[in-house]
Amino acid sequence: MKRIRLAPSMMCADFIRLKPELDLFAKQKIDFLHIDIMDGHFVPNFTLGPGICRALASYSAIPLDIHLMIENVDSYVAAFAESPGVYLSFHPEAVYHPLRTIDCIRNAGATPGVAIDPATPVDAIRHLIADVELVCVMTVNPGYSGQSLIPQTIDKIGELRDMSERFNHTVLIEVDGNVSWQNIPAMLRAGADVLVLGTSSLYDREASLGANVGRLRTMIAECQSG
Ligand code: S6P
Ligand code: MG
Repeated sequence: MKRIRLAPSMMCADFIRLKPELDLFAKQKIDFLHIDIMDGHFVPNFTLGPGICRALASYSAIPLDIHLMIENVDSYVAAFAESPGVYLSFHPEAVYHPLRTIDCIRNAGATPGVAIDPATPVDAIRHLIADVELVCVMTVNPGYSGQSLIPQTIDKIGELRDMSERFNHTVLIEVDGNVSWQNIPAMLRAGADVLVLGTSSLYDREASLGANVGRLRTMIAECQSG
């Protein structure tokens, strides 16, 4: 049975209670801490930066999955690549030479990934998929938590799976945006490997974080057995 990775979206965390949340994630064997970096240019918002990445990596052994939603990516790779085991993803829509950026990320010691906007066709990454280890399928427009799924993005998950098989190169397929109780089954059926969990599941304040992790695991097991 393939392992579905859980990646809490740290921009949705309770920053006043970060330590207990991180302790719970360690106990629950959470796979990645997903960290959204925004610059107010590529996306119309600001979130986290290198300081919080450093702080999280100094306290938690859970690998960072950093999602850059910024311009001038190459200039900032070194600042984000320094924690051990970090996955560093950027938007090819935001750079002129994505293959150069991928080299830059590898040379800095991080594992490269790309994130694609809902309107970017999967075919746009055909000539770089073999050079990355993770593809993040944005299922909402990047910039904010708490948005609604853009339904046509679900088909892109299967298209990516087919493309990675064609190139005989396995990538982790991550889904990011409204990964909700309602949407998770369709995302898993389509072939998602990593779920970015924000306000619509893990940080759904109707229940505790611990209860939501349990609900997620049960839902994943049910999808995999059915
Ligand atoms: C959005 C960002 C995401 C969000 C996450 C929030 O630009 O890349 O990682 O933090 O999608 O999840 P939700 O469940 O609130 O949509
Ligand atoms: Mg993200």
